[in-house]
Amino acid sequence: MRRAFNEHIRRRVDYLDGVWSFIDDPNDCGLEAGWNKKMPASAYSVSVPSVWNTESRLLQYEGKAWYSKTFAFEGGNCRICFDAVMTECTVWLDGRELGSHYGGYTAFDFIVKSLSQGVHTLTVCVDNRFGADSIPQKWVDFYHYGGITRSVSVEKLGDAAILGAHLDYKIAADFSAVDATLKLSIINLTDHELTLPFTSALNKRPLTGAMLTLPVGKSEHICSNVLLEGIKLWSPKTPKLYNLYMTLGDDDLTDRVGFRNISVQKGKIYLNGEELELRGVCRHEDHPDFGMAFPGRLMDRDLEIIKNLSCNFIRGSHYPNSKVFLDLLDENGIMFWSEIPVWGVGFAPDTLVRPLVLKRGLDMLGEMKSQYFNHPSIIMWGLHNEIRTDMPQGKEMSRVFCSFMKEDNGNRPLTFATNHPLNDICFEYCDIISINKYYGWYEGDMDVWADFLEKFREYRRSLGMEDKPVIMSEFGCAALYGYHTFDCLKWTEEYQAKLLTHTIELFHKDPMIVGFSIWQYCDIRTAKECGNDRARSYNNKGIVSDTRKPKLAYLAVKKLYEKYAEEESENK
Ligand code: ADA
Repeated sequence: MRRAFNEHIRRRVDYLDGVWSFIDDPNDCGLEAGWNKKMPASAYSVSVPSVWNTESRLLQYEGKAWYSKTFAFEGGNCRICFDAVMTECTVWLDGRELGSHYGGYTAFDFIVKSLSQGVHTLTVCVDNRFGADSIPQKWVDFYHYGGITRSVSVEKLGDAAILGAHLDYKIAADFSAVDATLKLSIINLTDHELTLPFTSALNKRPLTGAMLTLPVGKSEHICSNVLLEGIKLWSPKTPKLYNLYMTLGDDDLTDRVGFRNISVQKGKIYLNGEELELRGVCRHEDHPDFGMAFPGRLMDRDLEIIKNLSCNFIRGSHYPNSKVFLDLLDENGIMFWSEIPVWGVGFAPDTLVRPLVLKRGLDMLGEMKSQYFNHPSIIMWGLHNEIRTDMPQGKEMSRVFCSFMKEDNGNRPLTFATNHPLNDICFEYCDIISINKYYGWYEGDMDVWADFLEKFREYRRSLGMEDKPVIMSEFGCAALYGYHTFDCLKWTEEYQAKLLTHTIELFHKDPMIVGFSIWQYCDIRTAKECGNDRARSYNNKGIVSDTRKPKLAYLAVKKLYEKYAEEESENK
């Protein structure tokens, strides 16, 4: 997997990023025509990772498309890794089907035993169409791109390999020691039981070591009660990270971990015992030139702009972000909310409980939890966004998702974003209540905010849930970059700056509210189904433009966020 550091010293990894052969398949005839074995003569070269919707001919294309790439392999066992493909795909190696994957924002892989030495062809049929059971549904307010959107790699495996590791831990109440448990996922690729030495180290300090007996195939191994002393904690001010280096026989894996305690008590959120105010933005991975297939430099740029705003928090709306971006957040001490693309407004109530929708949602949550487990920057998991949490169907989805996510999740609180705050019936399924509201834009004017907060305080009290802290997870309005008037009309940069200043000042002084994430960081491309108030087919609520130019609101928010950060340091 592409990371901000090297995952392997011993295991050989070859990235297949670069030029691939590509052809779109609007008539869905590729399989019958044997494109899984040989691409048609009309196929042409494209760069991967990428989305096809930045190519003029395919700007709005929704359908199937085929990708193919040859690569040389030295022979032996291998693992073919896709960091993300939008949305659904089937993969063939030399014409032989390896399998399929659904869900556009998480990684998946295929393990191939005894692949011969020589040149091989990898073929992928990608499908970004919506269906009755798709997540998200067709009506969705971010662009539903298609393509191989993150890196592809081939790893050479020996007899056994470490597939993944979770470092779970509890920090002592006085923060003097950490009680850690290392959970390993291993594969034995031989046809007999193997016993191999396993070692692990944290920044060169030995962690655990053992002879592991590995049954044939995949197995889980747990090394528990590892007591660590003198650990420096991870926090936004001191984002201390440790390299977790593991070896198994000839194989190895490096991950990075950070130790921090996140807890929710009496209506507040604490990080390492200190009360938090989350000051942030909601961010989509979207850029007019790259869609969601971000080059590393653009991630650096976004981070620079977000840090300059004095943010300490990003809501990763509305899907698991690139692991490279999460690595950068770990390094830079920015806290993150990670969620899956159950973008509710598009889901009819009965669709929420369709068995395949629930299964796909659980698979997405499972992949997110497992692949993102070790990131210290992720401080909460999001279950869904704006589903009908005022109806039994929304309650059922919340119940099912919550019971799955509350187990084995790295001690993170759960949340979901509601747009039915005053009649939501699902708050029992979250630790933190998160509210999306747009007074001053879709409903009422900005003066309604104060009244709404009082009503919500009363509703929370009537439910007996005053211990659940509140995040204002979306608020804001559209502003067209460069549009100014003397009288602060809607759609101007002035109005957006005024609305955000008004709301953030209210939220900051309200003891019920522990955080706020502005909708949204940058203007994003959206679907035509989203209607006429999406000028240019864009959601224009960014505080920076689609090409990252600051609007007046950026400067207004920066002023507030800087002031609050300063006050916070002075009070410590
Ligand atoms: C919702 C939704 C966002 C965006 C926003 C808006 O709250 O969660 O994805 O669509 O509304 O701009 O209207």
